[in-house]
Amino acid sequence: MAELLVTGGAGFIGSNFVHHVLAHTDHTVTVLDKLTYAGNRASLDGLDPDRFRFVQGDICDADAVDPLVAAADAVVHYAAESHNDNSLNDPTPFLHTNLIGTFTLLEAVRRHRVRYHHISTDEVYGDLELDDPQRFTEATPYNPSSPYSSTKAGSDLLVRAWVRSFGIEATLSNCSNNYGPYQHVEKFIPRQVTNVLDGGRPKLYGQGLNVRDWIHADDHSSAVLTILERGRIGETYLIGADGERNNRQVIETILRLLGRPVDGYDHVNDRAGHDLRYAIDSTKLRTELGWAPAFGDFEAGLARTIDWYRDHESWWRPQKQATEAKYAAVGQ
Ligand code: NAD
Ligand code: TDX
Repeated sequence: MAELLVTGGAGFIGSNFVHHVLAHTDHTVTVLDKLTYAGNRASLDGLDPDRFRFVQGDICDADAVDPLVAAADAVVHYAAESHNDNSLNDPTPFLHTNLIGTFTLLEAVRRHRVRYHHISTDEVYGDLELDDPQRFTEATPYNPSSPYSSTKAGSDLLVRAWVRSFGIEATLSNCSNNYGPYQHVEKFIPRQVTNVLDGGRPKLYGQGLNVRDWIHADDHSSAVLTILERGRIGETYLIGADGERNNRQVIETILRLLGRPVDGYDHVNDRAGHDLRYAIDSTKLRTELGWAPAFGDFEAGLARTIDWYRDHESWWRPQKQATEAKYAAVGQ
């Protein structure tokens, strides 16, 4: 049994990880989360109070971070500003949280010699052509496109430097696009699902030929736990489930699963600098650590996710109107 400090545990993937850890291990968990617009305390409702504790605080605040790191056996760092579109409107909080926040955690981990796992994204590698037979591997050079992905890339490089220069016990993972319960309605899949549930239409950026490599958040969680338990210190592992789809295909599948005509969506303004394609080769994680995803079938996982949003309107409703107003202001 170990005590895990999970930063950003009230966000989408962090909350899925906390549920996964409490269900599948005997570890205890402390969540440190600032509860920004993206954090939702309700995503952690009903967890066993003997094994779970919530602390509201900022990862950039060294005084708040230090005692929590000192008390932990391992830190799993999810907290971030995570939305590309927001980073185009105002990069400032991305610089603070993704870079200064990670630096603050690394210094505490160094002081207290605590095991650290760093959560990152495939976006640090930039994008691929649609017909490129290659996918991202651990050896792909960094080439981020947006303020979001460049700050994530910077945070990864800080971790690597702290491993080499200070010998901290860290691992890193770069995962592809997640879907599943508790994802904010600003993101692609929940936005379209809740638009349709509201009687509206999905909004496709540009022609929608951009490809994302989808993985269920629960599979991301099992991969992170595997790396935390058996990963080699200093190593990076790519996490993916062979789920490449273009955005138009995903919208058409959502419309079909919800019983709507598959052409019932709107084309809206494209994203500036919009990455064309992400694709992950997760061979290293699968062969070295024996991990495999449980959600092999994207459409079945998507259908379950749609059911979750249908059943949890009280969770997403408070954010919906303000999120759509922000998009409408920029023609999206
Ligand atoms: P999210 O936006 O849903 O959640 C982020 C959480 O971090 C929120 O609860 C927020 O309150 C918290 N937070 C933000 N700033 C903070 C600060 N300064 N101090 C403390 N807490 C703070 O994000 P997500 O989609 O769950 O992503 C989580 C992590 O996974 C991020 O590091 C992201 O880069 C990475 N990632 C995401 C995806 C994806 O598809 N969403 C894919 C690969 C990697
Ligand atoms: O309304 C929309 N219409 C649309 O066509 C929205 C919100 C998005 N899109 C497109 C843009 C992308 O090509 O859908 C795709 C997915 O968009 P997002 O959900 O914003 O995800 P993405 O930009 O790919 O980044 C996500 O995956 C990698 C996460 O938000 C990041 O945190 C993660 O690092």
